[in-house]
Amino acid sequence: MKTVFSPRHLGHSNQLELVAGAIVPAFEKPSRAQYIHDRIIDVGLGPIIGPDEYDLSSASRVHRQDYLDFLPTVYPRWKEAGRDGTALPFTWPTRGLRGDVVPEFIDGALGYYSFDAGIGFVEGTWDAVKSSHDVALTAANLVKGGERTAYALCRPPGHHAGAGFMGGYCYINNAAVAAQWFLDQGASRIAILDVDYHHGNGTQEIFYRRKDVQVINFHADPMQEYPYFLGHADEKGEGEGEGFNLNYPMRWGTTWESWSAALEDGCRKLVDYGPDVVIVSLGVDTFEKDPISKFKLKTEDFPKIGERIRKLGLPTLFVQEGGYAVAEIGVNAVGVLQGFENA
Ligand code: OKP
Ligand code: ZN
Repeated sequence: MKTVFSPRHLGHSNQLELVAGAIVPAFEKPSRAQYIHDRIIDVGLGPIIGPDEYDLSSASRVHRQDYLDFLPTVYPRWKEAGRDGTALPFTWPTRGLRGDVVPEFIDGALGYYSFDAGIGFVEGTWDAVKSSHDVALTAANLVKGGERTAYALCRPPGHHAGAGFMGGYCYINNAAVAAQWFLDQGASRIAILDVDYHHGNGTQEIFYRRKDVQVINFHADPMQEYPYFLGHADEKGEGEGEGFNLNYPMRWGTTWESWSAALEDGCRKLVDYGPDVVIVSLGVDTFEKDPISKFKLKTEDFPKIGERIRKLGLPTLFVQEGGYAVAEIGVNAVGVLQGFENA
């Protein structure tokens, strides 16, 4: 299988985040992608190619135009305000406040366009975000061109980014843009299988009222885990989209036995839907040693995820999302891909 990767992700580094009351280096760091990249070479998974440049036309069909216009302006405006380091939001328009006016000053605008404080910007952030988007679309184009599968080694990830907001280390929703791009290229139906530990709230929100994209999420119960405010089992889609959103929330401590039973159920519903392409939002933060997660999947389980997805018998685009146990992220993420290839 071919991998698409861009070293431009490296400019998105030294961001900070707020964890348990302290400002610390962000868990979503450049070494994550480098470990995966190196593992691909070590096991000879296949060629690694750079991305082509894509414009934001498919992105603008899943994101709001004002949001896409805002993203490249963040760091220049931060510097204009006389600052350096990491730009971070810290105040949000919750219930009782005005959510319909974009504040002029950058601190207010950052809050308007985000839903959490885990979303830093440094000088190279926008360029990395754009490269991650290009990586996803370049890999999608390989699948459209007839490859059975392709791997988009995206960094930063995307599944928490909604139509008009960022959060959870995510800016542009790479998987959602790829889904829209396949539809724009003539596909009828796309399924997104999100196996990241965290609920892909952005992907769900983007397609919630649509029936041309089936969104299936396997994730930690939002009663216990980030992103807390979406991802319950009763969220099934609305209007035309009713029945095309499926959530499998699971409790802390979930092991392969019950996790894989959920995957099995979701895969059957995916087959019933009959998509032209499957997009896998591939997070490996379900791993037992992940520093921010509480599921108990083992390294030997990840190839079994790939094997099951292979049995769907459909063109498959893998898009990298989370995974923070950096020493093992390469083995685990590439393990899924090897499981797919060897099934
Ligand atoms: C991204 B992905 C404040 C932010 C809380 C955010 C987790 C984002 C996970 N420290 N943590 O789904 O792997
Ligand atoms: Zn995650």
